[in-house]
Amino acid sequence: MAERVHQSFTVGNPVGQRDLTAQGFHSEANVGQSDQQVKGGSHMLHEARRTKPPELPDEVRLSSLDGKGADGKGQDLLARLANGAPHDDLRDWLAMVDAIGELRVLEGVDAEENIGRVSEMLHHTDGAPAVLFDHIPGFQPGYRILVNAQGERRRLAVSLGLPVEIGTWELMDAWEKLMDETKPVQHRMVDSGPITENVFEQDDVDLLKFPTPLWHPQDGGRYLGTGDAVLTRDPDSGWVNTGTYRVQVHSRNTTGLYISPGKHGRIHRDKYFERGEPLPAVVLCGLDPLLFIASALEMAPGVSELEWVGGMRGRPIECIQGKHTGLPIPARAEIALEGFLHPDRQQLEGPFGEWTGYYASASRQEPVFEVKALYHRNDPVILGVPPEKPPYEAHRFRQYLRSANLRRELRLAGVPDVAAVWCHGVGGCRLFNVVAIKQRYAGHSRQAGHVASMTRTGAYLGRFTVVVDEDIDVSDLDEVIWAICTRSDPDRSLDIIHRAWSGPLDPAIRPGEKGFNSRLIIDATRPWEWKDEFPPAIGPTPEEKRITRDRWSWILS
Ligand SMILES: Cc1cc2nc3c(=O)[nH]c(=O)nc-3n(C[C@H](O)[C@H](O)[C@H](O)COP(=O)(O)O)c2cc1C
Ligand SMILES: [Mn+2]
Repeated sequence: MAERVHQSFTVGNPVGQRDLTAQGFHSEANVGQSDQQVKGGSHMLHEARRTKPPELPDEVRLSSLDGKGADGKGQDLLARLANGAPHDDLRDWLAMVDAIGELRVLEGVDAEENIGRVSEMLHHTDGAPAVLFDHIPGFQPGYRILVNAQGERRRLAVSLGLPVEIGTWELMDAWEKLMDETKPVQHRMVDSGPITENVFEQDDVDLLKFPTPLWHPQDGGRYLGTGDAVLTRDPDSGWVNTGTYRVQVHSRNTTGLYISPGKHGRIHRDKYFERGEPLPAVVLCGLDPLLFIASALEMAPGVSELEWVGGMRGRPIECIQGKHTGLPIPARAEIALEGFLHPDRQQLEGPFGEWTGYYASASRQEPVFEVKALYHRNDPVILGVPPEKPPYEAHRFRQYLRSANLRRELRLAGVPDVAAVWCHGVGGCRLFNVVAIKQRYAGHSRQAGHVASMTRTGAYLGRFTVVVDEDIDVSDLDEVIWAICTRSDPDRSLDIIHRAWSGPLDPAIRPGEKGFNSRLIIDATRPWEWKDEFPPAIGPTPEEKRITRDRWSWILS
């Protein structure tokens, strides 16, 4: 957390911050209190960000979405967002986020160095806005890149169509309900849409015209696909999957497309390759944020993320049919690359700065994606989600959703009395997950730890699963570590699972040996056999804390 820039008046995100504990676990009254501080504070912050400091070069300009006035224009929109309003595409979403005052437009920033640098700092700054880069030197004006889109909870709420001021725990409950209740809605085929405003085939495909940043200084190339969605089809069942997999630009019409072992797109790839055929695929770079979120999360195998998003919105996603692959292409996406991933054509892919905080998978020969057709809207917007040292943007929003998903999976696996779950951003929401239970029987805590380590959400590249009693705030690292320090004893509290699902990105496994890793389950609950003799913990209940803070705020602040 040392690198995180803390502003006293912002409460961006609960990762590792005391404010969540201070609010009292699940305490609504106090969430309201700090939200008020946030509003005042973020207003000041946003005003400050409207003035360009004199030391910046003349080429760098602050602008606005329509090139005219300031934000906060859409009063009707604001009223709708208070209750939650769905978006259909990235442009709707930009207008919504502009209306809540959390979008900045920056012109004249270079793709070689500064877009990457600014993005990295935005990810690690609480309360930072979404930034749309335009007029990127060397590229056509209007060709834009959006970064830090989901870096704050209010913007995530906009993406999910939930009330903009929703709190952490309410957002998780709402998401869990959506996961339970959403019924897929088949996409609807249309003949054309905004995506067909520009269509290029074969030799006319030119990916180099897009202002793709060098996101990190040691990257092996430019990654057009970071906040993307890759559509592939299962050749056996016809299931169309959508997953976020990185896309490095190799030439005017070829890219890399790196998919880790076990991911759905990789299983589709392997099936085609086993038949000696290339994998048909469509890469969307710039798409509606809800589809991006669904692509970047571990949905169950067999689920079409496209249909799931249609179901969540209550209306089908309109798609055109890809000319070369027959795959559906969302008609309101910004950019679509349609083509084939070839088993027999390989090129070096990487290194790339990855979510573990390292260039850990280095560079390897990977299959080449040949782009047969390029479709894009006029003035396309690339969604940039470059991985950074955790927690970065994708962790700032997935911490809510992955935690809710893991809690749900424990419930569906029949683990009773799970009080709370938190997938910590500092572990990339994978490497350090915490489950709180109300212990009901001998062995309950181990069951929770083992299952959590191996569910759909916990299985890929996990490392540590901590099980605590329900009095511990799972989202507060201090409390979790305190529980480990004081309720566990290594001799009786640790289990290791060997040869678990990992992959090339695991920095702790030596190059050449990657594939498996192990899991540590830390049982930091009070030992079942003598939990009633366990010494009582010091400290007030959340309710006592609230009362004390109300009465003594004059000395505590
Ligand atoms: C910004 C971002 C980049 C990602 N890049 C990759 C990648 O290059 N390869 C990969 O296998 N997974 C990557 N992931 C993780 C997958 O998107 C995620 O595991 C998702 O569940 C995959 O979809 P699937 O479950 O349908 O396979 C990335 C996630 C994010 C948020
Ligand atoms: Mn999937």
